[in-house]
Amino acid sequence: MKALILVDIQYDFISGGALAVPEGENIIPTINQIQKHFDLVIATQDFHPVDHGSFAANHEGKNPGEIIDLNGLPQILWPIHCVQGSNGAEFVKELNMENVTKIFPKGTDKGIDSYSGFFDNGHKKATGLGDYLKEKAAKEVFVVGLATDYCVKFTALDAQDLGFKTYLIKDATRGVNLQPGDVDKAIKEMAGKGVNIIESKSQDYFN
Ligand code: VGL
Ligand code: ZN
Repeated sequence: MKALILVDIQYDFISGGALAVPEGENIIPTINQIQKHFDLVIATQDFHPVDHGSFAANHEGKNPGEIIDLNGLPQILWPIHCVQGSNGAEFVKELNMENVTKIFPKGTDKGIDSYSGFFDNGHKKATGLGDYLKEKAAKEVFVVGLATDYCVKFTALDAQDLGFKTYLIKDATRGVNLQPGDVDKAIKEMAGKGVNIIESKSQDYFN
């Protein structure tokens, strides 16, 4: 049983968005094309209240890119993005969502951020994605989407931790690269922890 997880393919993470990931939209045709090879397709959605603690604008005198302590966890401050009810939080319309059986919103609690689709950044609360995959008898989890160096990475690492055989489909992700080299570092970190790094043309999910 193979599951494909579409991470945060939302307007704020593509060109023109509030937290645009370079070339973010370029992955969409690839993702649409490969969906037919999976038994299960799931999407995560970054979905913040407007007063979310990860927004620089909610901390006087702070700018995006700065790091603060948010309720005991280091927090990178971001521009306001993926606010519930805004267009930026919506899935990009070119993304085929017809096969998606369930959407997992995350980052909904203003006091803690949630990069992973499975848990918040403190690993305190689960979104339900892990239980859902287990209930559907998924054994292998393939991760695509935005951004490679944040939500994609933490989603893949948690999938691996939870015991799923985990794959990153590299050409179906793009990253922020806040610091040059962040994406390469993220990929090395995932590989080092046992995530299989593959390309969309790989045969790994055809059989
Ligand atoms: C993300 C930063 C803040 C992501 C979400 O989807 O990678 N990055 N919120
Ligand atoms: Zn966010």
